[in-house]
Amino acid sequence: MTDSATTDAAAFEAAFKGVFGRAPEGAWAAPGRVNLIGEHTDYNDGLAMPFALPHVTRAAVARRDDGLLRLHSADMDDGTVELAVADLAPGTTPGWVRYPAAVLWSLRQAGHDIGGADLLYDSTVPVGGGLSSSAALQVVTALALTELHGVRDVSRQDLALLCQSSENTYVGAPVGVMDQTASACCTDGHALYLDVRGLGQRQVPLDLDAAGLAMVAVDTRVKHAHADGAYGERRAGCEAAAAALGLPALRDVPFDGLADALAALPDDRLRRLTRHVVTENRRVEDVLALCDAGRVREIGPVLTAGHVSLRDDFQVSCPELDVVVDTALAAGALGARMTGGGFGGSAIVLLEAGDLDRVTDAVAAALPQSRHFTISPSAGARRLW
Ligand code: GAF
Repeated sequence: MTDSATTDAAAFEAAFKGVFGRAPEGAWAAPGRVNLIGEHTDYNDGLAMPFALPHVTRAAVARRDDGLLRLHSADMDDGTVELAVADLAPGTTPGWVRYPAAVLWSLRQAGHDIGGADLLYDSTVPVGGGLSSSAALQVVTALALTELHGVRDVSRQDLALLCQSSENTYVGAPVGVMDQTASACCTDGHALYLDVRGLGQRQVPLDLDAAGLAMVAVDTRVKHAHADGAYGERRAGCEAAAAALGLPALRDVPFDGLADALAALPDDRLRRLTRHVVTENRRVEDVLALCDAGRVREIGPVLTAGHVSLRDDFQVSCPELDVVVDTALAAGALGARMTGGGFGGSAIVLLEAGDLDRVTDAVAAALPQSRHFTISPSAGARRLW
């Protein structure tokens, strides 16, 4: 560890002792993510290409043998929340603790004999910014509990699936598996090409710096109230479109067969959803091919086309995200798009490194409440000590 990492580790350990009165057995970290391309495709059995942020959620952990789960976040003001492991049940846990409680519940449902634990969290992942702070919280919990309890037969992808299913079942959010997979499986310096059908993965080298490029995430700091219901509504619409076409998922509509599929659908809403998913899968393939060919600069227009499709066809953007994208492009960015589920949250902007100040100044002037940070592909979940 570097000196500052050692100091930081000692401070985190001391904080755990201050909360729980004993030493932790170890500490883990899991990152948030941005999605480079491939939005609202994961629950359509499709393609996505996220990368991990340098921002992480950390957990210091010690096992308990009295059946209690005690959770404390250094970033929240609700003190230590104590739950009886035996009483955990879907839909019964309010607030942020439902995410780690869901993970422990799912691990036990899967037959892993994991009792209680003390967990202290802190996080640099912006909460509510659409950067997967909840996936980071789930994954760091799952990794810490499985490693501490010597559970060896669970791959990183399995961990991500378990976290997703815990969110679907226990929290009640019908999310896909991209965010948890990114947090669990990404590696430093790479985007993760993810084919959700069959869960194929490939680490794709992405060195923006070497190409003279930079990427920023711009958090609009808005989350529109209807976001959760609208996500489920889009997902249900995609499933209805696939059913109307007699297909298992919209993934099964080939790009070359899009016009025929659109002609066969009964209404414009299903046509728009289908067009987005089919063209977005193609954009993931295009971005992958450009990255593989070392032509990263050229992905900009593909990212922007993705935003237009999310805005006009899938209709999950919002005025604040559109302002960020339009302003960044007008100021000379190579490409820009909303990232994540939408209805607020964050956008990503690809730009020449030398244009960083000009573009971010323009965005800050157009949307003063926003905050931005420079990002590059970073490491996935890991044990710290
Ligand atoms: C959210 C979900 F959690 C993901 O599974 C994914 O569907 C994304 O929205 C949209 O691409 O982040």
